[in-house]
Amino acid sequence: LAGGTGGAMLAEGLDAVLPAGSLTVITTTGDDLELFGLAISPDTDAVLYRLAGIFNEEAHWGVAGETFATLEMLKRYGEDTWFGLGDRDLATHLLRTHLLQTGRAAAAVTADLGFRLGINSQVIPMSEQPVRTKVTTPKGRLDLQEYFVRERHALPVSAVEIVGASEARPAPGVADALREADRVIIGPSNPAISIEPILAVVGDLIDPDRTMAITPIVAGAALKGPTLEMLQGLGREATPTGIARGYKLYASTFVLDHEDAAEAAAIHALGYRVALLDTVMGGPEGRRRLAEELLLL
Ligand code: FO1
Repeated sequence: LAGGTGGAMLAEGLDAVLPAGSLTVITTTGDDLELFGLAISPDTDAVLYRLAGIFNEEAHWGVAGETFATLEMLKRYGEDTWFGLGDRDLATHLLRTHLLQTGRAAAAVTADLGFRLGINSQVIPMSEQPVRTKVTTPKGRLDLQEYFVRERHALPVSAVEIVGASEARPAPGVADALREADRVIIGPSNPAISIEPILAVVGDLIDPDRTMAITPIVAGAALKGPTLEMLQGLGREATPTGIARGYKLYASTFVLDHEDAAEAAAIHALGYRVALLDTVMGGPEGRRRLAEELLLL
């Protein structure tokens, strides 16, 4: 299950080390948005671009070698340009929107994009029905991208809502993938905005006995983004133990970083099997290394 940076990085490592075609990545659609009539799926695209080897590692989003001529022209027309629509990335949004308009379902469209990018793994958005993550801030209730990109995730967040989750059904392929999986891995991403939207829709299909969760917090810091500040603002415990408590219904193994070995006993006491690994992935080598170590657990 992958949303955000950490989950997508781990998906890249797993894709590299597993036999071709044996990985399924279920992505969150909670931070999808529509701009200029285009259907944009940032977290699904991050996984697609990473698995296709074209992710923009410098920007941490979008396509490598990106240019922004279209965005500059939109700016000249006086349009809002806070969301960075890159020229190459726009091709994905155009094609996704076009294929959806021909009546194809979101999961089939994503599978097609993945196939055309030469990806062997299955990438499945969690649901066909719209789900939108909203955050409450001092500037009001914002869409996730308004908070994340426009406001540069600098505002305190006092509530997260996953709008539409109760009506949304898992996308075609999700139930089969979860039923047939040897292992299910909850990636090291922000639980509140990256993982819980997925769990809200597919959680009932997850067998905790086969599921492991990887900590997104190491030595008091998140891999990237506002995980710590957000959990604190929500009044939640922003530690690996707090994360583990939140996943209790879904996972039986918790992967903790060596740096946080002092929390192993508390997490074990919650009923988990605890594995201590170096969970900080760094570059492609580190992503493959962590993937290999997880597969040995
Ligand atoms: N993140 C930014 O910080 N600024 C952007 O302008 C931006 C544009 C963007 C365009 C397409 C895309 O797929 C992702 C984009 N992201 C951008 C990243 C993204 O909004 C967030 O990192 C995730 O949604 C949070 O998980």
